Amino acid sequence: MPLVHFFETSFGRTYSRDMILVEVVSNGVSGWGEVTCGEHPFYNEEWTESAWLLLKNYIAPKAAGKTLEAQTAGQLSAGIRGHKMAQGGFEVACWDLQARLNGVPLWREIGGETRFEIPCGVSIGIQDSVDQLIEKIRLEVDAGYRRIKMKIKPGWDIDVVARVRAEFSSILLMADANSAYTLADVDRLKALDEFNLMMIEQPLAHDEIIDHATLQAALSTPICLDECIRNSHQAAQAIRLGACRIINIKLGRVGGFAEALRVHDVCFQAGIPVWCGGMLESGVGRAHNVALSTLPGFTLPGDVSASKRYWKRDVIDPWVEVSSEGTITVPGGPGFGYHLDLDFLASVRARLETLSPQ
Ligand code: OSB
Ligand code: MG
Repeated sequence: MPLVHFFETSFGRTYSRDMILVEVVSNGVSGWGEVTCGEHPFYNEEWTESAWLLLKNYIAPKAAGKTLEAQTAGQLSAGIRGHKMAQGGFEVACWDLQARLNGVPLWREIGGETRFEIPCGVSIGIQDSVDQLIEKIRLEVDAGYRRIKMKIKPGWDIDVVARVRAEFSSILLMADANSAYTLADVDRLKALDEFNLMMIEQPLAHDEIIDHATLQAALSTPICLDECIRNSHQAAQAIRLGACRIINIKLGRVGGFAEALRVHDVCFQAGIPVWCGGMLESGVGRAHNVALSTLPGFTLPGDVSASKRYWKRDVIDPWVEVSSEGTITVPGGPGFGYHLDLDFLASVRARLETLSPQ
């Protein structure tokens, strides 16, 4: 599906998405999940094609015909190293199915709060010009979004953040580097301290917690870890080492709801605020993110925003909408609470594979 606007991070530009949706069926009821990896192995090691093979060759054959509980469905593939986004696409589908079979909303099934509105932020990619970036930020601030995240990389950082801050003196502003820096850049990153950023997200390597602890000690701006946190053990280690003061939770990156709940609980007990990250999801992944955001530790606006910012047409009905107050109303229906637009889905589908116990 083509994106309404291209999205550029420090690792590259995306114009359109190839996404895998997972449907799990039991007793005539369907649960849906989304694999959140990119089209290339640049954010992490996974990509659409690797996830397709993992699901087809490992997960679906193990799952077909099994009696499962959502809480432990992820353990079915526990022997598989990595590939958490492929595994997570299946795991979250099991949660949606279980909630639908129980006739309750997904947010309740995962133990979320009765929070009918979740606060939303937006993530704005690197643009062709600073003027263009400022124009985009103005659009989103005017739409009501409560926090603006801008992507940075060496060469698109201090001067750009300075201009954005000069233009918008009081907005909640943060920067995401997607691992574009090393400890050799500490002075450059320290220069960002003067712009009153809420946080700087994942400045250093995707697998480097200790250097983040060194950097955090040198910065007054809080560090938020994204790529580094793939499970609750790593979250606990990062907190213990002082590598971050905030954590971004992405369902796919940690392999689904069961582990996301554990990361949330570790952070909650340590007093570390969390927020829900995004991976340019279709409505299915977006709906799961809305449910996740009802947990009590999600006190900061996440990257969960309106369907129309990404898609000419979304695969769910209704689309995810954001109020002029910058909030999403949590749906009350069973499962993730939105309907699949199956006709549209069939029209954009490039591949379909079905595995059954027979
Ligand atoms: O680092 O949060 C990230 C998109 C693709 C890969 C990584 C990231 C992002 C985003 C977009 O920031 C969040 C969204 O709007 O879905
Ligand atoms: Mg990020």
